[in-house]
Amino acid sequence: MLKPSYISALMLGVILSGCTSQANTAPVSSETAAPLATKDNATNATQSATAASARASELADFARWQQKFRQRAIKSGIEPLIFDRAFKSVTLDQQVIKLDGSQAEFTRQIWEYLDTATSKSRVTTGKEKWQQLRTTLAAIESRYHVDAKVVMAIWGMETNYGSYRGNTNTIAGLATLAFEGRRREFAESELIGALKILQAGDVSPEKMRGSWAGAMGHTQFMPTSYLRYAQDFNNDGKRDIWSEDPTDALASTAAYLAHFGWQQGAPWGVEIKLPANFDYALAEQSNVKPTAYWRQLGVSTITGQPLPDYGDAAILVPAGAQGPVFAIFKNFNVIRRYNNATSYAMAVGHLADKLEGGGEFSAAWPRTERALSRSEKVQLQRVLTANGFNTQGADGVIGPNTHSAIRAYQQANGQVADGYASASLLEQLTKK
Ligand SMILES: [Ca+2]
Repeated sequence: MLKPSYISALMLGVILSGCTSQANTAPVSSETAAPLATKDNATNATQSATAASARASELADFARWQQKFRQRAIKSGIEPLIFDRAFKSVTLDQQVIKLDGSQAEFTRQIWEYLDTATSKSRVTTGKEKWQQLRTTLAAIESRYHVDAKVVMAIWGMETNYGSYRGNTNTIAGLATLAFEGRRREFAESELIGALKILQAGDVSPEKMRGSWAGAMGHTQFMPTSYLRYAQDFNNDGKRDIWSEDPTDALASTAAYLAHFGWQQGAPWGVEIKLPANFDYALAEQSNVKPTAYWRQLGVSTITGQPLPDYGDAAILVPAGAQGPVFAIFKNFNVIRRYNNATSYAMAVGHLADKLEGGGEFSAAWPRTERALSRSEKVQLQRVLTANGFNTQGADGVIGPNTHSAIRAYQQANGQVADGYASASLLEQLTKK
């Protein structure tokens, strides 16, 4: 939770593949299989020696970083003994370096992501777990005023209801991220948070485990979020989000959502129908308007009823005019405080609804559209700009500027101007 968006994007695939920290168990070492010829053996030996010396120097650098960070931690109030015990068996985690350095080139379409995130088995398991924990969940709901279904859905999304909570030593993972330096500030402050948790005695260093990027326990709290929001709901004196018993973790999740303004009983969003002449420029998440405004434009529910009033709403068009369209409310943004990705918020909301007996969306997804790779998105931005439809840069991230450029192109070419970045659009533009 509270992961920066680049982690979220990366975690998307990782979480859904069913293994939070064991995403790839292949060794990082680049040394290859035994060569056939003696000459190659000699080369290989030289390479191994070079690699070994590089590793030794890296470990020396890590030790130097650790010494320096120890001073900072002590200044932040961490007792030397706590620090030394936490770091006793910590070494540089090569797997963490590898995962942090990989940038997702291939992404999945939103419907593929939702299919996995809200699969039949995830819904069935969720319903069973909800039944088993119904008394606890009802007590959590009544204390925090957060719907049990959304707490269940976050638990399902983050760790498949606790079945893969991650096995990376949190201190080692965060220390590696801090040492590696790309996000030192972030990792060091989370690391100090983790040390404060150890100092408070809620968990032992051995049991403080989670995903490679520092998220811990059943609902994957980052250490600083834990310090602010974790709850001891079963009153045993420990805020234990790591144990088999998910009670504290689920209450902590509810407390987190409550803090960011969860509205009990309100939906994350509803599927809607847009009027024929709808201006898709209005469909940006930042364009938040009162329900009356949307009603006046002719926006209705998918079944043609007046749009329900849950306060301000924005219009979400995740797959263009050909796919399902939604009005999203305050709770959608509350879910985004947990993980700031539109796809994640949709998945949590949709899963929560399904856990309560809801079904699939009414409109069909444009399933024949394949996903654009990151480099294709860059290419699309370049070719749009070259054709006079300026995307204000080509970073491979499809945002409001690219939507606007696509709409202008579509308008100029007599197409429905929904701003959707599709493979067929790229094809049109590159054929010209
Ligand atoms: Ca407890």
